[in-house]
Parts: sequence; C-alpha cells; structure tokens
Amino acid sequence: MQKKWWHDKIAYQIYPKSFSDTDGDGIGDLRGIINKLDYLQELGVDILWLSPIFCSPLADQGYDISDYYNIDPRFGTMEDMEELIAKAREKNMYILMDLVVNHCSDEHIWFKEALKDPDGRYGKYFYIEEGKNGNPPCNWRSYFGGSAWEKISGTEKYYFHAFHKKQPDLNWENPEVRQEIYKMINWWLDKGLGGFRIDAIINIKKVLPFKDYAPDREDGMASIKTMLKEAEGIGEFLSEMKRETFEKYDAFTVGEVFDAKEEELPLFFGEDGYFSSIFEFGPALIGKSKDGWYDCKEVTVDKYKDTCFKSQKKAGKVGFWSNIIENHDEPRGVNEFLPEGDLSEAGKKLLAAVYFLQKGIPFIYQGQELGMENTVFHSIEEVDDISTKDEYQVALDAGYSEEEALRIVSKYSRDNARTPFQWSDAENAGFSSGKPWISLNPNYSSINAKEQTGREDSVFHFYRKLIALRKAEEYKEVFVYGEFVPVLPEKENFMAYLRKGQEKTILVAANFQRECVTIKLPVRCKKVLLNNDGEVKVQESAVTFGGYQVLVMEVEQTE
Ligand code: TEU
Repeated sequence: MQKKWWHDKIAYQIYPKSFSDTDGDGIGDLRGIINKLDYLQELGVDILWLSPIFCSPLADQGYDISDYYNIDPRFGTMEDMEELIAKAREKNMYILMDLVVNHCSDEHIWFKEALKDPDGRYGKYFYIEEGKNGNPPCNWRSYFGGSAWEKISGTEKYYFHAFHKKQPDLNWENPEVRQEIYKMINWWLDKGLGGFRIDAIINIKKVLPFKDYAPDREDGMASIKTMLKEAEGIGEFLSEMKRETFEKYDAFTVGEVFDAKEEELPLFFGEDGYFSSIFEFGPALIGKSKDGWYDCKEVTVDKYKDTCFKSQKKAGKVGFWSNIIENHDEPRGVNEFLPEGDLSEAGKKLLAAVYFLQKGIPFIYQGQELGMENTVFHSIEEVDDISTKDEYQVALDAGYSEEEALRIVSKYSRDNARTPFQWSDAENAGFSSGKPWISLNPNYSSINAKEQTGREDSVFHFYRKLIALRKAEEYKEVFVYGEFVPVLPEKENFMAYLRKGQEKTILVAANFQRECVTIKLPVRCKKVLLNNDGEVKVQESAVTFGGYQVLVMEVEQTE
C-alpha cells in the first residue's frame, strides 16, 4: 500500500457553534478555536475538521450555505480563518472544512436568481419540475420529514430538497454547477486547507426522471434512500471532482457516505478511491428503523462488537475507514454504546480503546475526550434540531404520548452532541460570557476539561495516552497498517482483537460488562501497554479482567 501523509494521523471534529465563544454572543467562533489549539495539541490530535462556518442562515446549523467564499460573521472573519490555518500548521495540524455541495441555502444568490427565472440559467442549477395535478412531481420524503418538494409561489413548479426546504439540491447533472463547485474547492485548498469532510455526498446522483416509489409509511411517501439504492453513475461525478481538485493538492478527504455497497468500497476509499476515507457508520446504524426513532432497537455490546468486526473485515485490504463513536449528528457515544447505567469512567475508557485502536483513522468528536454525555430535555421547546423536531412529530403520529415522544427523541437527538463544550465548572462551563445559543448539559460542573486535564486518571488523559501509544515509534506501524484479527468473537460481553504488524502484534482485550471474568487467551502477553482500570492479573495467557477493564498488550508474534 502506498503510504500517505494522513495514514498515521488522529482527527478531531469541532462543532464551532458550540466549541468556544470569545465575543460573548453565545455562539462559538474561530478565535475560540485558535485559543484552544494548545489544548488540542496537548491531547495530541493532528487533523481538525470544522463543521461549516460559511455564511448561512443556520436553518440547518450551517449545512445550508449562502456564500461559499465567506465566513459567517457570527463565527468570525476570513482573516481569523487564515490565522487558524496558519497557527494550526505551526503546530503540525491540518484544517479540514466541511464541503456541503449536495445543496446550498435558499438564500444563496444562485437560488435567488433561480426563483426569479426558474427556466433560466440559474434555474438549471437546481432541480425544478412541474407539479403533477397540483401535487409534487414525485412522492419522495425529505430526510427531515414531509415532501422533498417545495412549490415555487406563483407557479406550478416545485424545487427539490433532500433535506430542509431551505436547502435546495444543486443539480450535479449540470456541468456548469460542477465547475462552480470545483473552482470553490480549489480556492479553499489554495488557502492551505489539509482537505475536506464531504457532506451527504451520496445524494448528488438521483434516479432521473423523477418517479414515485412504493410508499413506506402511512404518509404515502417513500424514503430518498429507496431511490439511492437504484441510483447509478455517481462515480463519474466523484472521479471528476477528485481529478479537478483534491488530487492536485494531495488533500485528505473523508466522505460522509451511508449505505455504500461492499463491492463498491474500493471505489470509495481504495488506493485510487474517490476519497481518502469514508466514515464507518455501521455502529451508528445499529437498531435504526425506516419508520423513525420511536422504532429503534437497543444497541447491545455483542451487536456493537459484531458490527465493528464485520466492518473491519470489509475494509480489510481496501483501505482506511474513518472510525467514530459519535459526531454532530449522533447522540453521545457513551450513551449509545455503553449499557444503560454503566457510564463509568472505566466504561468510557474501555469504549475509547476498542474503537480507537481498530484499523482506520480515529476521529474524536469535541467533548468525547472528556466522556461528555447526553443532555436532558424537559420539553420539546428546549430542542433546537430540525431533525429531532420532525422525529418528535413522527412519534406522536405513531401514537406515543408527548412524554413518551420526548423521552424517545431525547435519546437520539443531534442536540445531545451540540451542547456547549464543557471547559470548566465556571459559569456557562467556560464556553461563553454570554447566554449560550443552546442549553448546557447540567453535568458540566463534574465533567469538564479543567478538572480532567488536572487529573492523571481522567478520560482525557486516557485518550491522550491512546493517541501517544498509536504514535509511538515502536508501535505506530502496527497500529496504522497492522492486520485486524478478531479474538474469541463468540465470547459474550467480551471484545478482543489483534493488530498484527510486521514486527509487532498487539492485543486489545475488553471485558465489556460489570462482572469480572477470567479468559484464556490464544496468545502470550509480553508487555501490558495500557490498562484503563484496576489491577493487571496476567498469568501466561490467562487474564483476569475486572468490570469494564480493557488491556492493550504486546503479545508474542504468531503466524
Ligand atoms: O448529514 C447527512 C445525513 O444524511 C445524516 O446525517 C442524517 O440524515 C441526518 O443527520 C438526519 O438525522 C449531513 C450532515 O452531517 C447533517 O448535519 C446535515 O443536517 C445534513 O447532511 C444536511 O446537510
């Protein structure tokens, strides 16, 4: 495999709006990120992915861009952005921006021009279709609920939006649109970006002409995902984009690609793939239902393990997943993947070790390094997220009470990940001197960076040690390139795997339960490299694990 600069890097996702506010408007800003580069350097991360900070009405928190060439004044200025890129590079850090080009904002000049003349040049930048007998052109449901079509007032025409109606889809079939996008990408890469995270990119290729699919809910509509299963030819667009932009700069790109078919993985993130990597969403999709959050099934330890093992097998020799336990669209990983009631620091560190040391690029989402947890909602009025509000209505429509519907969406809401970063136990958790745009998680007095950076056995320092171990001269080859081999996969509530390198073999072994257990391992331990909790009890190849104890060991090389 040809070695790439990003293979041994650790990535960190920043949700700027909730990271650190320096001007007291209650919204995080670029100056806040610049001021926290030392904190991020202490943690040991290399790549910083910023969720969108372009001009936006924030209908979908910046994933609705109204000007790709300017920073939204709420986040700062272009000079701040250029300073951040420069100061990050001084610390050998790379900045990724969030490339949101499946759609733009309805306040983008292109769309304003399109509304003036739907049949004109800019009308062709979007999907604008005649309605059918006063109805939308087809029965696709938006990701955020309701029809994916919005009527253009004063006409019988509709425009398509896979997401919110303020996010009209850009028409990628139009070469002029694609060239506009490539020009913008290169403009940003010329500023010194390390690359991009690429938003919702699987949606850019639609099945055309638009047609109905069999309804999958009582509302008579069909999920867009049904159409995507049939869509063909996205590779032409993605290859062209890579050729015209990313590969000219050796940029690191990570695609947000859901539901990629196994046989297509080499096309997406193989040696010559469309992207450097794509996110591994297997764990995030465990238990999910096409009917809505109310119908989600519980995640179990063994389901999590099996999903990880299957994904690792799929990626095998293809390339590098980008591995996560959470992001700005998901609830906090410790709530999702640790059994309810077991959110101990030992459990949080165990979860950290078992995902972080798999093969792939580890991504840490802001606050995950502290073990930040889901927040509490007392009413749906406290919820900001449009997706959560839609799912609340879906639960009500399914017959759940308001109280039940609130309990359901509280568990899965994207807002769980968007509460202000918990810097300290000071007012507003040290996030802002003003009123935060979204309520704090009340537990900031006990879970915060100031307390944890000052405590050697904290979750923060365990992540710091994990990063240092992955980067250690002696072990980086095995952690970056080593083969992933499941160990005792049939053992319940136990997750173990080898990483087999040319010179070294590592065993990660986790007792994913409260009860102690003694395991006879198929390998002999040479050296314990990391232990999250309790004593180390290793005799030859028999190991006794305490509750939620994980051990990272160098073991004898085997065939
Ligand atoms: O998300 C794309 C997406 O399909 C999933 O994240 C999911 O549909 C969404 O989270 C609804 O629950 C990307 C961004 O990560 C997300 O924040 C944006 O809302 C979306 O695209 C539109 O840009």
